[in-house]
Amino acid sequence: MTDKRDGLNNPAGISRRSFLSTAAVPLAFQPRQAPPNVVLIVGDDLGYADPGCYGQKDIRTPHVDSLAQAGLRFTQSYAGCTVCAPSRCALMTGRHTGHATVRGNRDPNLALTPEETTVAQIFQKAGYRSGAFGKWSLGTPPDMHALPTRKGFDTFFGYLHQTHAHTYYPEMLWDNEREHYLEENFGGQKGKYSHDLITDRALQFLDQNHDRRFFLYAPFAAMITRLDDSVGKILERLKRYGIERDTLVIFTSDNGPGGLSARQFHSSGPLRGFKRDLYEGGIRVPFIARWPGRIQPGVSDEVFAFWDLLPTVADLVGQPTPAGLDGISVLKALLGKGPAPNGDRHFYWEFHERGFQQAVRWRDWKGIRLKQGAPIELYNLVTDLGERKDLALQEPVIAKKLTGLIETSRTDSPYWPAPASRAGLNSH
Ligand SMILES: [Ca+2]
Repeated sequence: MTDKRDGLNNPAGISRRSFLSTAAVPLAFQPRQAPPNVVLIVGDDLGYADPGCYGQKDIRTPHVDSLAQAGLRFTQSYAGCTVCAPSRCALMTGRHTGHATVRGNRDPNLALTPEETTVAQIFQKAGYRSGAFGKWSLGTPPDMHALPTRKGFDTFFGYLHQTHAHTYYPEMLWDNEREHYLEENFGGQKGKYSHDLITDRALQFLDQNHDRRFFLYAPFAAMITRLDDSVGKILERLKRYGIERDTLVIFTSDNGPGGLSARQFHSSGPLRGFKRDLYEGGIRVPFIARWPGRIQPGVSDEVFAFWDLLPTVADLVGQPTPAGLDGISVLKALLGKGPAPNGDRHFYWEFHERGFQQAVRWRDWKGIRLKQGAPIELYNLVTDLGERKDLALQEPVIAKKLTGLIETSRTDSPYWPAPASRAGLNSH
């Protein structure tokens, strides 16, 4: 049956009011379409091939797979770093590890500066209600200015500190700026699984804010099946409130897979390396974007990285992007509406454990320097995804270009200095 109330066949999903305004106003003068709610789910140490939709055979991830089926699955998306804190810093602030304030998982500096703008602050400026539930990693008391509640989140529940999150049964979690004690876990007891409490708070946030614009950031520290379970609960809640078509859901991971299980489950799939490597297995991550009616389901090989999120979000919600970032808006690519405007740009990573390692991606090429002053390894990711054949000697011009990019993509940080190059001194 056709709806004749308007004397028109009402195209699916278009209300009479929006249909009339569309018809009456020339396209160039259309107001921006209302930006969506955004749910950003970030798994912890989830490998490129951990979800079923990325090739996993032994662990089931039905909810993540359902997201991929209804959304756009990216095959060349990069995390900010090969470990948590710096990766999440890039995600939140739009700068890569060559310029970020948090460049490692360990002290001396694990706090955002007062001047830095986060993704959450962009959402706040656009009138969103924002909540973070899980693992923050970017500031803990006494650095009060760097708490999530001072960096754009109206609500926070979870772990503030990196190492704190290494136990699933903590004695305490943070509830906004207060300590929330879990007596069930006192004295080494395993009474309350933190992830379940955190998921409950995330769902509560949806219950309280489903009828207004919201940004839900869920950086979960959990095992993969538990994580998948939480993804399912969040998706179910969006459906229950009828806001699936108003909500962009992004699912990704902060770095490659770690531990013994990573090898057992082939968590990096065809990629070389794991967490703490700058080979692809350490930094290339699953990335899925679902927005029913706005993103066509499919697979995309667009290249982008965590530091593109902030400018992309600013673009999405119509806010200006702060100056001095490394990222660019890849909104078109995210929505599957065109290529990322990568032009000739390159992507850069550095890692301060294991000495000082650096990597760069430019077009199809990947350069890795395992030690300051050492020659780079060079791989062609299109012909050699597994980074097996070092082409540095065969392709000296490319190797030289990527070496130059590695050397010029960073500024020294008082907290995260590069060790002085000894290669030059020793050769004399
Ligand atoms: Ca991690």
